[in-house]
Amino acid sequence: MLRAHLPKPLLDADRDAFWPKLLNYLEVHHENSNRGPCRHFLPMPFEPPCYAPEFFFDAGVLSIVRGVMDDRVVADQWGCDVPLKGSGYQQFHADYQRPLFTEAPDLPLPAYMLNVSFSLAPITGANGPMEIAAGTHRMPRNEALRRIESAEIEVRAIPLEIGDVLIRHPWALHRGTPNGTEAPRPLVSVRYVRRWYADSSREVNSIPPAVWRSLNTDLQSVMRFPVGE
Ligand SMILES: O=C(O)CCC(=O)C(=O)O
Repeated sequence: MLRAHLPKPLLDADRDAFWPKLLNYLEVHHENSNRGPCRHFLPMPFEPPCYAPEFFFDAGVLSIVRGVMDDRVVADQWGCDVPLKGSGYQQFHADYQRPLFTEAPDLPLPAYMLNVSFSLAPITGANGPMEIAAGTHRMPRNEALRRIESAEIEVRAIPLEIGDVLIRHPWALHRGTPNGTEAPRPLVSVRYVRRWYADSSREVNSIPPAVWRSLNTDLQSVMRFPVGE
């Protein structure tokens, strides 16, 4: 966790620009939530100020992400998780669909993806903090679930202030918790993966050509997203 890391004015500008788009999305999709009852995932726009380079190329974040993986990591997801009033507890889960080697699903492997998340509104016990079962990325799934069930493993709720950055291993079991407030709870995330890994597991938006051209070739090489016409 990097506390008070990202500049608040950037996040305020992001929220102000994103909020009408979010409300519009929720109005259209309220009958078909895609992450459980009253819980949505939507791809984030790449139009500034919903997008800012600081969200992808922050030196402190990149040094951690590259230190855990390698210097050639790419960002391949940019999205927002939004529980609403009426949402419940998700099942504990990991954020990958298939093991890398299906014949050895519990093979201990170095990390090849990391999620970097920050909130566009304070996340407290009231509006549904994510809960993470620490250390479970290093355990066979069944054992991790059994140890969570028997309370042998601590499950931590992760409240976030504006500017806090959560860097997590997506294999660590986690779940969304209920948002008991009237306001949507927006947690935005960038996923970084090793360059050779691809799974297209979440919808993404295209980068507008003007935003793409604003990046030098080094920065472009970190962004694995479609570029718009
Ligand atoms: O939004 C959250 O707090 C967690 C959501 C989540 O883990 C999911 O939908 O897979």
